Amino acid sequence: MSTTSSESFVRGQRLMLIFLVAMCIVVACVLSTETTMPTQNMSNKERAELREEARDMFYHAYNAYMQNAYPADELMPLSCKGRYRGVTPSRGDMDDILGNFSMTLVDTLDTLVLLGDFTEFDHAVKLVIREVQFDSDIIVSVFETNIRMVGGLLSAHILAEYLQKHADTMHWYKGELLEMSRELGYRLLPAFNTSTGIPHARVNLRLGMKDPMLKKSRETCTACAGTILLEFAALSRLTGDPIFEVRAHAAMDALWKLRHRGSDLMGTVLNVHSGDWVRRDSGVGAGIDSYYEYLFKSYVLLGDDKYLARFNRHYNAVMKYVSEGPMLLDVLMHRPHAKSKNFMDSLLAFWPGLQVLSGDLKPAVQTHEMLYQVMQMHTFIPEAFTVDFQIHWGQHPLRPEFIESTYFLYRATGDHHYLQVGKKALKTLQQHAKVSCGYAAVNDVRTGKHEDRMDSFVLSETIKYLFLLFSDPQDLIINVDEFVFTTEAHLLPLSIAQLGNATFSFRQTDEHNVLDFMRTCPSSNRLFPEKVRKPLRNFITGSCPRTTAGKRLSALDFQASNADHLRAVYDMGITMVSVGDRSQGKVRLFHSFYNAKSHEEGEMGLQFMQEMLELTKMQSINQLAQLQAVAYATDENSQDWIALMAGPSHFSPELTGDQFVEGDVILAKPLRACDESLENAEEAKGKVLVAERGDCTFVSKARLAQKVGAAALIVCDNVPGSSGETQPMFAMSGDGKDDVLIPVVFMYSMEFGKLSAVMQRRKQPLRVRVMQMVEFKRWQLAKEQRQNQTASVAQKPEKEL
Ligand code: DMJ
Repeated sequence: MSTTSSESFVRGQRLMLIFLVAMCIVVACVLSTETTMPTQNMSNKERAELREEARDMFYHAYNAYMQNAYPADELMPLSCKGRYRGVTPSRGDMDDILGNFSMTLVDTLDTLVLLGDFTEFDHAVKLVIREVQFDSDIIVSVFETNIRMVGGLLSAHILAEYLQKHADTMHWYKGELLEMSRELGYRLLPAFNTSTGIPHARVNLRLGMKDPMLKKSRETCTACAGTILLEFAALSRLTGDPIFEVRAHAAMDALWKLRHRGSDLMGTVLNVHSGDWVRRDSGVGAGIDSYYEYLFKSYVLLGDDKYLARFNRHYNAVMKYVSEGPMLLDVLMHRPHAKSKNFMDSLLAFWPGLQVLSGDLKPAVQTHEMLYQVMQMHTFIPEAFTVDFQIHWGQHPLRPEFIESTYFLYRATGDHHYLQVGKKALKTLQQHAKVSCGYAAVNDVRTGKHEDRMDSFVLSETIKYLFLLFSDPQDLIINVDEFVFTTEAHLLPLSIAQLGNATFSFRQTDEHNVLDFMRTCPSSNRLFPEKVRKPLRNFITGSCPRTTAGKRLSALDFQASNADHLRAVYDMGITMVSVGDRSQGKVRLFHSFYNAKSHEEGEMGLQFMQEMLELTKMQSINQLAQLQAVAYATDENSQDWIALMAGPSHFSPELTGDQFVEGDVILAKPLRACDESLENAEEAKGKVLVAERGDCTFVSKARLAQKVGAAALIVCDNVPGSSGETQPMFAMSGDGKDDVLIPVVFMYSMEFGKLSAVMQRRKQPLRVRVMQMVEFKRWQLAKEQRQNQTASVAQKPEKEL
């Protein structure tokens, strides 16, 4: 071997070693590869290709809808046909979005303008004017109709006039869309006739509130009532009829009065007549999200300082109580130090975008980074995920919120990281959601199974924000900076605020005022996000090892399966001892200063133990109180009972104390129980009915069960292998109404599997009791005590009797 060849051999070996080490790192960091690599700048060419790919995505979905579903409200991408209210099998209250008014087309009009497709816009506007009508005996959601339909019509009207002026086209247009939005606005107004001024959640398009089905209407969500003002103000200012804006301001004022005066937080569900809170959970996601968005954007659009002041009060409260590092966890509005949920929902992904608009960049970067890691971990952001980033609810209806925030972060920072994130989101949609007839929602991100559903926001928001992210201002016909994006991404021009007082004042936060970034050279606007993201790179455990140096591991972050965490708690002087069956992963913690690595770490250990105590206390109180049980006798003649874990629901009566419902179990036919009626309705009378999760909402299954006279309903999970032992139990959500009078509980697949096995074994129908788990335990304890007493009495010698 010559010197040169031996050198090259050694170099080759070294390279191989480096390669192997690199491979190990890649394998170890598989979940966060992209975040740990320095951000790659994206070439203009690639960006333009992605913009064109977003455009293709739009047409793939739009054409599928127009050719196979229009004039229906939505496309059903798997069956490749339209979803019509009253014709397509009902999904329960979820269908309140639909009004048989070609919603997807109306919601999509302004995207056509952004894409520069004036010919199709012209055609689509003509279709809407000619064919869409609102005089239907249909109950619709006030919130959804406002954001998708009124917003869609208004934005299309504004852009049609804009094109007349700037693109020398649409000259035939005479404001017909504005007239249509005014008509629809009038049809929504009866919902505002409440003693508080806060609108009802639903209204009948033809009958207003006179529909007998709405007689008992009283509950609505904060976001439902607080996401009206942008559209209604635009409607009033464009039509000259003040009624809309007056009603929307009144609703906002009434909501503001309901904030908790101590914490400045809002709950999520309230009574429109009394103004009482029905659900006091306070976060930034489902049920409340766009209320905060509309406070801030009302200030931007209308220039009314009052809304900025209100937004800031709420914002500070959210950052004080709800924000936990990059996470946002619900608390109780009246007890803001108590976390009320241990999971986050995907709707909160809009929050970083709103933070960007309001000038608070740092937490926006942090939360976005956390969400990006959740997305990489589970392919899509699941509808709900736990504080340790496990799936709580695996559905993903191709929501826009994360992409929306990515867009705003890119606009604010120019950091190409956000282009890479957008690329990942786009490619994921292409790979996992694209079907031959549009894009299909994902039923469960664990299995990737599709759902026959393409919500209108896929076109009006998800793809729109992707297209905008990869477009330069010169690619667009309009200057988007002159518009406010509504919560449904419809464009309303800032010029609407002609009468407003446009005082502009950023909230001053010492270290990250957006103006400071703009003045520096080189612009730290570019450098800043990377600095903020860096410490969060390994935020989600299970990716690269996380070092705890410099930052104390909090009990909330702790995961017993994480080797680094175990090392960290050990250094803090904490010993962990497994208790019970190891497979259940239950551990007991002991702390001693003597075992700690240093005095400082000993102190940290003590703090950790205190936090852990608080957490477990909170969790076990919450869980125990809420946990339900489905109990049955071990065999037909036995007095011994077994209880299987079940979850409660928010919409059915709570079984408390010694209350229980007893009956024979029977499976619904069809099992999903989403149709109008059941094949075995007669048989189900007085029984405990079982329906499988999926296809329609929990509460619609419950209503069907109640209609056929079932004594209770068990909803069993449709995800194979799920279990309450390995994932947190949750409470099924309803729609704010309280018409379900029978108990409804949820069972994960493993627990239900046990029940089902017993059902099959028994010759007689299996009789079960649905009750509170804590009551079952008490009942068993009392029984044991009685048995012990009888036994000890029986053992006592006669003379002592
Ligand atoms: C959209 O209809 C709107 O963005 C709304 O504010 C929240 N939910 C959906 C998208 O997820």
